[in-house]
Amino acid sequence: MTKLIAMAGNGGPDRGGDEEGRTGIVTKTRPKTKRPHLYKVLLLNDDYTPMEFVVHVLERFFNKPREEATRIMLHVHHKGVGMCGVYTYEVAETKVTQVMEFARQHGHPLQCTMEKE
Ligand code: TYC
Repeated sequence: MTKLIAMAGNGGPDRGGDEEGRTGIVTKTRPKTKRPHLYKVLLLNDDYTPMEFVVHVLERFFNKPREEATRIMLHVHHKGVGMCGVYTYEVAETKVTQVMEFARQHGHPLQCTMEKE
């Protein structure tokens, strides 16, 4: 916990302060919030998954507009790997599981993975 201390102004009796000239102290505690570790969710290229299916995955699970989804899909197609988004551990893990299950249901070998940023 960090304790923030602010001195309340007190100019004495003529400046609106109290007769005794006591200085007010305001303290406020602030619980330390740690930034969560972040994880990149990645799509891997393969020779069989249809391009349109990958675009659909990016729209459906990563909320990408069609143009951006197409750009990411083509990046993966040409470079072998590409990033879908950055999330906290649990969200990233859920996305990977959802994409892998969706690809499996449709008989595509699409691979999705995550790595610490
Ligand atoms: N290489 C695939 C094809 O030519 C398309 C593809 C793109 C597959 C991205 C997977 O993550 C991927 N049909």
